[in-house]
Amino acid sequence: MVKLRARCLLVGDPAVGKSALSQMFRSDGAHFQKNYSMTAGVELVVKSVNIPETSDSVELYIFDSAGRETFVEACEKLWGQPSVLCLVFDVSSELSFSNCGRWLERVRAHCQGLHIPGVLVGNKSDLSSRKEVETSVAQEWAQSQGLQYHETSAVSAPTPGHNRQAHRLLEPKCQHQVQKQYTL
Ligand SMILES: Nc1nc2c(ncn2[C@@H]2O[C@H](COP(=O)(O)OP(=O)(O)OP(=O)(O)O)[C@@H](O)[C@H]2O)c(=O)[nH]1
Ligand SMILES: [Mg+2]
Repeated sequence: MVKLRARCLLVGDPAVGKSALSQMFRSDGAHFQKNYSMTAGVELVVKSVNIPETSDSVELYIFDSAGRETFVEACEKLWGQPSVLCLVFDVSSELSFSNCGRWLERVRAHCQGLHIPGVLVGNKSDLSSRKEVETSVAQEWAQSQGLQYHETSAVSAPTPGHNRQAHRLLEPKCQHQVQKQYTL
């Protein structure tokens, strides 16, 4: 049985739902924060995820980082060296999508050229009547940046599929870590 650790960096504009997603993930869908409570630094969420069809697991250290510009510089000092990136925007906000490029630049500058696997998440898919970002546009941009794209809603509970997706994303990193007996 192998227990790995991965540092997941969660970034994106204010109020796109980063904390809601991480809290729903932590609580297996039991806790959705309806009222907006701005994150003023970095909130750490730790959760162990089983790797399907094995007895191995990954302990995910999720760094839920503030979206508000005034806090970002201070947050960056706490990011460390991420294993995986989760970049979130709100599908009902074109602005939050167009700012994703800036977030990615910031993370890449922080990682000094070291490639980290990542996912672009279009959150708030439940607000379909207010959708401002086409799936195909987000998908295309994600692909051009080497990111996987997923559309989701923090309002709905996570499914076992989310674990499988998380694992697929981390798989190359996990194998590398197993080979090198390397953790956080
Ligand atoms: N309808 C809907 N509302 C959501 C969803 N996810 C989050 N929200 C709401 O959006 C608001 C902002 O969510 P947060 O998770 O606090 O946003 P955040 O990205 O962490 O914001 P910062 O901490 O300021 O960076 C809250 O009122 C949430 O309830 C979603 O999938 N659908
Ligand atoms: Mg937050």
